[in-house]
Amino acid sequence: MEQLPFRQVLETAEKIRTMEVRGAGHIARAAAGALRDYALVLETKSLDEFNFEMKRAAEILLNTRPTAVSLSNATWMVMRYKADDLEDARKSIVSNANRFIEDSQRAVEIIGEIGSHRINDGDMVLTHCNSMAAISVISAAFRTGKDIQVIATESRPRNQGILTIGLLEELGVPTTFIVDSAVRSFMNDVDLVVVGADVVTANGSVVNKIGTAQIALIAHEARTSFMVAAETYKFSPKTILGEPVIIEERSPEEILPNVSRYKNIRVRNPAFDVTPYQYIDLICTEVGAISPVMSYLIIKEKLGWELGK
Ligand code: RI2
Repeated sequence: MEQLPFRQVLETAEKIRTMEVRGAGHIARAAAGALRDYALVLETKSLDEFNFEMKRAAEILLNTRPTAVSLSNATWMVMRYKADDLEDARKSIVSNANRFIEDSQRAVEIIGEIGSHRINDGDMVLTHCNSMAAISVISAAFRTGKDIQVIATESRPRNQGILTIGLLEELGVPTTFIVDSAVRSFMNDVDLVVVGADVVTANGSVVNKIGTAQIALIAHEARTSFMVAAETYKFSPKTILGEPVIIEERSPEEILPNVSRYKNIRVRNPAFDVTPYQYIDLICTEVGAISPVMSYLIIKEKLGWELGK
């Protein structure tokens, strides 16, 4: 039987895996919080043993969902410590984790402020899935008194659109809820699409909830602006070297209950897709709104990763 503090790491991992805790920002903060809480109570005989245990916990959290780079960036930021003794190590992890959690929450607010300037009075904004960064942009525009409306997609199969309309309802933003396949029917009414991101690659392409790429294509056809709201820890350092982003494929049961009844049917359930940078007008981060082709700069200047390092 695992010790209680480690069980809590396993519980957080399970919540992320089952999507009880979801959204790229939320899972990153949950992982950082779990590492901090584990570090706070972990009793070991030596620094080596402490380091080993912390790495084991970090691996477990990392292996919960394969796509969102926020998880690996958060883990990397928390685990980036050098310590001469155990108490030093503990303190560093706690302060790294607290810093990450605070900075990432603040980043979402700043993105809201920056992104809201791109929304005009009277605009119709379309959003997909449930992104705190995208909703921050919408709510900041609405708060400043802009008369805006939102179209929110259902976002099958997990229906995160219902979370989005719940938040927009609370904010009082007039919202229309549609099924994913109705996007093209409404695109001519839309002034701006705002979505979140699970990963931004070095060339500015964006991995986000399945269906995003289709929406971008439809927006492109209708000449509607397409904006991505993404904190800098959603940028993927490894893509500088051309490492492909793994697209999580979830259980068929999420789409088709009792799938085993069908003998000749194969169900595919990718959770994310890739929107090529050519279909993205702007990526709004906490350090400014950038053209997608500037993404490498974020990885280099903000995350500190460079070619050859
Ligand atoms: P924030 C979500 O993934 C969605 O794809 C959403 O657009 C993205 O994370 C970013 O969300 P999932 O966990 O970090 O629902 O902006 O699979 O909240």
